[in-house]
Amino acid sequence: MNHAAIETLVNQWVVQAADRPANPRVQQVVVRLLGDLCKAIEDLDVTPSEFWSGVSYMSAAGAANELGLLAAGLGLEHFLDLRAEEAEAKAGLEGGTPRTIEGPLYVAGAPESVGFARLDDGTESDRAETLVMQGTVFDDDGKPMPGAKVEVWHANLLGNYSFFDRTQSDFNLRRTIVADDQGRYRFQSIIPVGYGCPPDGTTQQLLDLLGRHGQRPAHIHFFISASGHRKLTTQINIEGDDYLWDDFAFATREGLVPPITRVTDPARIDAQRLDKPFA
Ligand code: MBD
Ligand code: FE
Repeated sequence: MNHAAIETLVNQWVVQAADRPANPRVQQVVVRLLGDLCKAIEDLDVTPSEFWSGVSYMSAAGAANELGLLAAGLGLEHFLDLRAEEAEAKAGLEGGTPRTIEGPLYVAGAPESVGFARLDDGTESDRAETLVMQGTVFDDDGKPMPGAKVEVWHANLLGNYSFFDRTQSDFNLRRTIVADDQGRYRFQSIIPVGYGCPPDGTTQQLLDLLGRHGQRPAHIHFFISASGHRKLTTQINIEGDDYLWDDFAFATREGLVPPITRVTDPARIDAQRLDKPFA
């Protein structure tokens, strides 16, 4: 069937068949996606068995709660992020810390504190490298923003996130820090290890068929928000990771790989600890 005939058909199924109040935007999107799918089936001569494998695959991915992960792995979330960046540039909202994707593993409601927080529950302290990070939230004019919210979340030494990994304590490696009266935040945690897609999961199953790995470099997620301001969704990467520029979710960006200073002198380590907020 040619493309024009497909378009006519799809239009009949969705728009002309609507004899009840409909949502025009939903109609527009469905007509387009359905048309593009039918054209792909036609052009690639997709067999019924291939089609129903695809349906089964999507069912399994949904049942496993891996559709968000799939969107990341197919680059779709990165695509949305690039589009959001373009839209911001058009609106004159350029500069500052670059944005990148949220990923599927954020959980709302993390414990909140002012100025600083310890993110890890201590269960991996014997094996982990301690991480201390601090910074300042600035507005568009470069003015510090007391009261800005800094939400931080990251994986443990196995690359797993609390809640998704029920062996971890609730909100382990997840905190909300309210910037202090000078707009500063600071936290102590552990240096995380990169995430890998569940090896027996639906996302990795497709990645295998595509000849791709499902690894992310070690990273830490952030939401930065304040009322009356655009929310920034971003991440930082830990330099030196093998996957730094080979992220299955395409989230690494120039400007999001801060230098890490490694400290071995015990006196300096002590001076960096949590109860000494700003070193
Ligand atoms: C992650 O931890 C992540 O950040 C993304 C984007 C996808 C899968 C796991
Ligand atoms: Fe992540």
